[in-house]
Amino acid sequence: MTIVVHHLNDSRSQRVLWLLEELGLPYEIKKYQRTKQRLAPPELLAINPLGKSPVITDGDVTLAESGAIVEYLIGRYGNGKGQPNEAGKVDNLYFTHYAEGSLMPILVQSIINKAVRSQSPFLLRPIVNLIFNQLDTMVNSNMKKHLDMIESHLAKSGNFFAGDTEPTSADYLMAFPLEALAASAPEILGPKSKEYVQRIHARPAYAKALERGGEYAYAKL
Ligand SMILES: N[C@@H](CCC(=O)N[C@@H](CS)C(=O)NCC(=O)O)C(=O)O
Repeated sequence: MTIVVHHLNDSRSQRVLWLLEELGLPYEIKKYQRTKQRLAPPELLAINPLGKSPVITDGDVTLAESGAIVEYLIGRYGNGKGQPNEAGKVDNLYFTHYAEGSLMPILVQSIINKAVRSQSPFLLRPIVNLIFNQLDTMVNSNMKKHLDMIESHLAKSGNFFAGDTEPTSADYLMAFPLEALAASAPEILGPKSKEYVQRIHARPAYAKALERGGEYAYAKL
């Protein structure tokens, strides 16, 4: 039975392809293209009721939510690969959940703020800007705290989030927000975070996943 990744372009499912390449597992990709509004196409709704990517199917298992997918694949097929060493277990647990639970919501909020500003009717712009200036101030100061925390963590942990010599689930989860920031707002990322993104992008398994997944807007720094 082959694992199938329901892969939306420019999305979090890229990290699932990367993990599968690191684990050396056979898999198939079913590709979906974002609509003009950058949403997932309705066909994804047939796979999962939320219609989001990533989703994988593995025999009779259909699983969404990238954190769950990463933990499932490492637990079921990793043979020890992708697992943190004893000393890094708590960091691994924290960053595996922090990426989608705390960091991504701020990133998404700042993307929404930008979209509302740029898509609001011209005559309403002064009012919209007044409101969104305040929202942006909140988002930016929050983001700064997060990026400072990540930066000082990487200064201690070294190459990967759990302090290992190889990536663990925390890295598969943290890579997406950091590479998205590296591509869209490199000026707010610290040097350790930038090096981290470069380190991940230099991995042969990452390059192979890119080749198979197709164009990906966040693979640059
Ligand atoms: N927390 C979920 C987020 C899933 C998600 O929002 N995926 C985005 C792609 S990065 C998506 O499908 N967006 C298209 C849409 O919302 O229509 C996960 O980590 O899998």
